[in-house]
Amino acid sequence: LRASSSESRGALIVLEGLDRSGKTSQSSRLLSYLEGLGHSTELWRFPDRSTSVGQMISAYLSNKSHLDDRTIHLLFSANRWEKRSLMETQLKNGTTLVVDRYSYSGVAFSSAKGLDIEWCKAPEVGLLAPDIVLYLDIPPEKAAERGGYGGERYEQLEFQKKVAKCYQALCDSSWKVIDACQPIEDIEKQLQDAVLDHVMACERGRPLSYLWP
Ligand code: DGP
Ligand code: NA
Ligand code: NA
Repeated sequence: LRASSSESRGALIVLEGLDRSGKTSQSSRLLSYLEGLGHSTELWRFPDRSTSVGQMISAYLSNKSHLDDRTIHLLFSANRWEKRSLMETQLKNGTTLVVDRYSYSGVAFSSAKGLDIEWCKAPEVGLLAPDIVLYLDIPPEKAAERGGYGGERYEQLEFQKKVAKCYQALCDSSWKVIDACQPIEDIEKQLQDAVLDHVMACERGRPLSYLWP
């Protein structure tokens, strides 16, 4: 017999990594896998450029606008907050969310500019905590070789090296770190193996938790 606090829900699965680490294509492969097993699943990404806040972020990333480092930090955070209630609704509806970037990108990319890490974490407090963080680990030099960067603001080797260090500072034993230099199918399989237990634990009623746990 289960208490009402342990209701079945979807899992919040987050993929993180440097630009060109392969997150985006692995996110869609993971989505197909979970859907194929019959789990209701959606692919999300942050920043979500479709909202008005997201359009300000997009203009900033493409160097069409210039914003103070703390200002853009708070806009990225606001972009996650504006999706928070929908996120909770979908999880409680039983939908698993595969999310391409989340609060860890927020902290890693801003603290790479020299902002204090605790200051960077503060606006994320109270967002839903992921059930699992999958980190696609790639040396910055290797990422830079992958067909080059697209030309957005952060897509520069020296900056990505700093971001990698900041991710290392955030990473703890709860993260699943995957070598992103392996063949695509090997990475795909390791991601599948990493998420299943979490999806099932959430189905059995693992409670939601909040940043920063
Ligand atoms: P993507 O759409 O995944 O290529 O992300 C766009 C860029 O924005 C990428 O270089 C990572 C960076 N980014 C993502 N989320 C955040 C955030 O919350 N804060 C900051 N400063 N940068 C972010
Ligand atoms: Na990018
Ligand atoms: Na991406």
